[in-house]
Amino acid sequence: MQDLLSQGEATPIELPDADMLLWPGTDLGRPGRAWLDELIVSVPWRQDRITLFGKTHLQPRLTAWYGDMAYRYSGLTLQPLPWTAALRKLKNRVEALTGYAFNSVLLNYYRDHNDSMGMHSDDEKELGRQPAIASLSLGDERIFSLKHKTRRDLKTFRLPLADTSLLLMRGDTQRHWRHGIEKSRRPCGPRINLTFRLVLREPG
Ligand SMILES: O=C(O)CCC(=O)C(=O)O
Ligand SMILES: [Mn+2]
Repeated sequence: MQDLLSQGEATPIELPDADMLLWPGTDLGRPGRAWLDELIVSVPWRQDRITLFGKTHLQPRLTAWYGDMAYRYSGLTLQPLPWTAALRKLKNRVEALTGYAFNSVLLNYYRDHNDSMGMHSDDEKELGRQPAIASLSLGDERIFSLKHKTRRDLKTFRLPLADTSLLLMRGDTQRHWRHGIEKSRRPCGPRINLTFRLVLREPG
């Protein structure tokens, strides 16, 4: 499955206890903005209420879950939408670049600088012990923050994710690090992030 040659243009992100590769700009067959505009209008976006630490609130972004399996996170079970031609194309491209196979994708739509995602790790049992997650960004650049779970001496690492960039997280990254997207103080336009995942089984 893993093809080392396919990782040619990637830069390793050197952080302790993590294994990450970044493709700063990828060729998606057409401009990132064209994909962004198509997904904004064609995806049935939802804004879910989630329960975190006993409190319920609306997620500060829109989401959609596509693929072959249901998925559960933050107390929410998402039934998958069927793959579309556009998402299959993006999946094929991401698989070719990373050398990993995926069966699902979570789309996050950050409408502007006020939308965000809290710090978390993608450590659901259904993803296995060392999940490979490929995160493709479209649209305006946002800062992806990474914070080690136990090493207080390590500062928050801030990685700008530009249009068409692809970040692969694998190995022990989810075990040792949390990540998220802070609100931006600087006004910005829309961004869609697609995190391709391999869900091993449906939540029990
Ligand atoms: O928007 C991003 O870059 C992060 C998305 C993410 O962490 C997730 O979907 O789990
Ligand atoms: Mn995540």
